[in-house]
Amino acid sequence: EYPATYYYLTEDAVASRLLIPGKFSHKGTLGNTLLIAGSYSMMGAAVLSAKGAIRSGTGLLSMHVPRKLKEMIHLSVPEALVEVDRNEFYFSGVDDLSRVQAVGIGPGIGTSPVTAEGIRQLLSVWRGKIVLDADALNLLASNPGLLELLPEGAVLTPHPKEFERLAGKSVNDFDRLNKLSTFARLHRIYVVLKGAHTIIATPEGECYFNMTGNPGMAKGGAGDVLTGIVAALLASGHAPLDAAIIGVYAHGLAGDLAAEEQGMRGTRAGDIAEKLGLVWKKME
Ligand code: NPW
Ligand code: AMP
Ligand code: MG
Repeated sequence: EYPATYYYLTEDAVASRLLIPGKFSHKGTLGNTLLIAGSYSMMGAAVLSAKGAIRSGTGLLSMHVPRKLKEMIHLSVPEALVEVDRNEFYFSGVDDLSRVQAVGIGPGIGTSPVTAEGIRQLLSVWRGKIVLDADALNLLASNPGLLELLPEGAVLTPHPKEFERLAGKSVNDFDRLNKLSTFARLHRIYVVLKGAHTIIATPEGECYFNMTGNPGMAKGGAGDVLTGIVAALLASGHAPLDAAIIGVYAHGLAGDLAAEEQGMRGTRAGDIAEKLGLVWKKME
């Protein structure tokens, strides 16, 4: 059976969901985002997700990274606080989550067994807002029992291959849309299926179609930027559906502004993050 309701995202409808900071807002009220990203061989993913977050209105950004990444993060994203993992090369677990408003996990973390255990530990203590992407999704798909630990309202941002790992192969686009909605309803989560037209599926069976973005974004690291954006929106007070909708729309629009300037061929993932400021200015 097919999802109940479809929507296309328009700028006005998306912008109306955006929370505007009040005059007396401070870094404490705008939320602390915790991003768990990167590993020894994929440091860039951590940087790109961090850049997405710091341009998206989080009061504070904490980066939880393997020890070997510490200095690199300090240098490339000086706005971020850096918290080091016990493990030198891979994420293996978190300690104190008491001052965190939202968690983003997955870009570049790899799929080692210590990381699977780290995710199991995180999900057993964290019941708040969370966005999971990339290797966090690959680990959910390959480790039985992890999916069942997801808190209600979690946001997942798979590309088609990652979604296939989670929900199995689809025979065509209609079958995939059906699987997407079924998966979101079954697990009571929001699933953002990324692509040329990203689709956001809700636990209630609705599907939102996004029209921003361009093939200039079909580059390594583009999705990592989105993880940071959605995590920051969650931390700054947006509900999961609003964070997913605003994040996807803004990410695509930033890609469009980047391509206007650099051309589609020349656009790189980091350019998407750099254009976010203009996107928020337009939407606010
Ligand atoms: P194909 O080739 O069609 O069969 P993987 P990953 C498919 C990190 N990164 N439509 C396509 O499959 C990530 O965060 C680190 C259809 C493609 O070959 C992850 O942790 C970077 N198919 C890790 O690398 C920068 C699509 O998926 C395959 C599709 C692995 O993530 C890069 C690739 O998927 C990267 O972000 C679409 N729209 N999009 C860094 N600088 O540190 C994708 N596919 O095997 O899950 O690999 O996505 O690169
Ligand atoms: P990832 O595969 O995780 O790096 O994510 C790629 C990001 O770029 C997703 O947000 C996609 O929606 C976006 N993207 C990739 N290809 C296109 C395209 N042809 N048109 C629009 N957006 C795209
Ligand atoms: Mg990705």
